[in-house]
Amino acid sequence: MAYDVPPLPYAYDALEPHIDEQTMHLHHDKHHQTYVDKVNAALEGTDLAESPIEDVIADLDAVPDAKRTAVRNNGGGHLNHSLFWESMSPDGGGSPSGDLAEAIDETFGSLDELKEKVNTAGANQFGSGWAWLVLDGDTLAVVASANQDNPTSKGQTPLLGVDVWEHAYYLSYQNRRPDYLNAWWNTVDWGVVESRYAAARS
Ligand code: MN3
Repeated sequence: MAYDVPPLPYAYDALEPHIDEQTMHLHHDKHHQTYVDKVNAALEGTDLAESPIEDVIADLDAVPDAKRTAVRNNGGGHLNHSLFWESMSPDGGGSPSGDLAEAIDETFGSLDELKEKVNTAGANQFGSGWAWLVLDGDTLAVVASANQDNPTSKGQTPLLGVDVWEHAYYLSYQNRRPDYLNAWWNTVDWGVVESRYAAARS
């Protein structure tokens, strides 16, 4: 069972003006496809080739030494981008509700303070990486990861992540990563994040 790039759950131009159509084509069709091709090549013929990518990335120690770096980078890329596409929507933005909204207020003070923390983590990530809202034990936290590392490799559950690789924003925002981060919040599908939060706690 080789991995596939999941189809985008909306049109390529659906996230405009926040994320432009050309970026979505390159990012989804080219960058994500490359991660999938490379992780498939790395896992071909191993026992792990049949495992869900979530399980593989959650337990990188189980990957043979010679394959581990390729799987960490490219399998991580596949998992991160799969989560990323799903957590955006042309009807995104606004606020979470229910238990997640309560937990955000309790942990961070307010949604605005959470956004501030994620934006800071993303802006300060040197080079390429991601900023995340995670569930760590039973506590929400904001973390950054380098390259294509996923928080699940550290035992945290990713609830929402934003890609801060230049390929995610450079065509529209050039060097203005903070402007991209601010705009990206308008795409967040909080319903998906709420579902991940509920699943992680059950
Ligand atoms: Mn990317």
